[in-house]
Parts: sequence; structure tokens; C-alpha cells
Amino acid sequence: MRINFLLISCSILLPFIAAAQYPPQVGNAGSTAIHKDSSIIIAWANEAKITRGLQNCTNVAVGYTTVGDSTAATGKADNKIVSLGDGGSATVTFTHPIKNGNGADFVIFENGFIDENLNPGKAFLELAFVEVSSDGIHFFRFPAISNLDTLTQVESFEGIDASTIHNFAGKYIANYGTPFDLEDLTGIPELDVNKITHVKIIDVVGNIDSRYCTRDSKGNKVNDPWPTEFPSGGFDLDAVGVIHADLASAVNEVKTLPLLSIYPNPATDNQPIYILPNTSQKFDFILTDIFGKQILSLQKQTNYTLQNLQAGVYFIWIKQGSSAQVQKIIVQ
Ligand SMILES: [Ca+2]
Ligand SMILES: [Ca+2]
Repeated sequence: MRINFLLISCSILLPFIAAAQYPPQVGNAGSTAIHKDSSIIIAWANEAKITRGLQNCTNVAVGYTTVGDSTAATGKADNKIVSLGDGGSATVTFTHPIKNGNGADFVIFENGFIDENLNPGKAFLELAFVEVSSDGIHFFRFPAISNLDTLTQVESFEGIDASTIHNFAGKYIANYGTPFDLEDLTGIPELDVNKITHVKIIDVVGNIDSRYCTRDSKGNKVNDPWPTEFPSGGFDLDAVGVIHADLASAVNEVKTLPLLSIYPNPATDNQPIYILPNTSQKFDFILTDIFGKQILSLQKQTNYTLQNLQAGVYFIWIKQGSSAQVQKIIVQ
């Protein structure tokens, strides 16, 4: 009887064990984590909009998370984070659209960690769904899978085995990005996977209570550490790195009615380039290279002269009153 029982147990469990095997945590063979210094990351998100979630979705009185702000989610991964809270979200944008190249196309960094005493073989991870858009209006979610037990709540500081989850941001520990491949979202009419302008990161509500839970692409509850009733609760977004970008076009680049007059443009190597507003308003601007690397950031200018720019393509990001634009500068 005992042997039969064991055999039956094994035959029931085997399909679940097989299904649980996604790439493992950093430091294990087959991990797909990408280090923040990897040369395959060519750019970083340059703007972020944050919608805070509650510290505890079952207790409104405690209020929203407060740690970090939108600037923590831009630029290179640096362990400065913004905490999204239960169900909170961040939408980040880029200087150039992300495109679907070979393999992973962008990576998302969180601040998970390994504590072998607390959670042997596991890591403290907070998870988020990931959606992308090529028009800023229609967003599409990566098909996320969580094969964690949904009967026992993962507690506030309990670990998660990374090999049980797939297509969630936060799968890997701090300084290591979780990769996303746009190939997973091809064939959707409203989505151009070669012109992704927005990436949205949405905290999973790890509470397995059916009244509050969020579900993966198969309808299973997503179980992650809960409650996290702290000012730093929920997913902690550090950065979003770009692997494949459409460098020939800039997001929001304008071709008519520019805010600034830029001349000469194209210019030649080391030639002064004069920048003047087309109204009497003062303007703020950021100058980046074609990889989105910031070269210059100035505020409240009435005019400006760029000096010593080497040959290349540059983008000037302008804010003037409530208007914002991108203009291209070419130095030959
Ligand atoms: Ca790809
Ligand atoms: Ca950061």
C-alpha cells in the first residue's frame, strides 16, 4: 500500500515539477540574469511616471508607499529604487524605441537579495507584471507564469525559488536584470514590437486571498511576499535597460513647428551650433547622444551655443512651459 501510494504521489507530482523549471537565480547554471555593467545594455529609461500603491491593500488607513521617486527609475541601475506598493505601477519611456532583436530586448532591475540563513536556496524577491506599448495607449502584458504553491501565503520576508517563475520583473536579485523578449508579443495588431515606446511595470499583489490576489497568464494566483506594510512595500524599481533599440528614430521627435531653432543643422565637426527658442519663453533642455547618454542638462535658458560636438547624431530634449519635444542634431 505504502509503495503504491508513493508511486501515485510521484506520478501526480512529476508534471508539476517539470513545469516549474524556468531559469534559476543568479549564480546557478542556466540563469538568464544580465548584470548591470553588461555591454549588451546600450541605453536606460530616461523618464518615469509612478502611480503609488497602498502599503497594504487590505488597510487603506496605512496609506501609500513613499520611498523613492520617479528619478530613481531612470538612468543606469544604481540600487536607488522607487517602491510601487500593492498594485502600484511605473511607466517608463526612452530616447529611442525598443525593437525586437535576437533574444532579450530589455531588462528590468529590482533590489531582491539572497540571505542563506533566512531562506536557504531561495532569494527575497518582489514581483511585477510587465506590459509594453508602441503608442502609449494600448498596453500588452508579457505572459507571466507562477508555479508557486497558492495555498500557503509567502510571508513578508520569505524567499522564492526563481525557477518557479517566468516573465515577472523582480525574478533576479539586485544588480541583475530580468530579461524580456518581445518575440513573446508578436502578432498583436495594436502592437509594433519594433517601436516599443513605453514599458509599464505593475506590482503583483502577492496576497493569495481571492478578494485581493492578482493572477498569472494561466489564471493562477501570484504568491509573493505579503504583507509588505512598509513605506518601501511592493516592487522596488531600480532601472530599465535597453538591449535592442531603433537608433534611427527618436521617441516623440518632431519634424514641424519646433520649439527651438537650431543652426547650422547639420553642422560640421566642432562648429558652434546656436540654439534659440521660437517664442520669448525660457526653455529647459537635455542633450543626449544616439545611445541616450546624457551629455548636458540646462534649465531656464534664453539661448545657448553648443561647442565642440564631435561627428555624430544627437538629440535635444526640450521643455518649454507645458510643451515638450525632441529635436535631432547632426554633426558631420
Ligand atoms: Ca527579441
Ligand atoms: Ca535606480
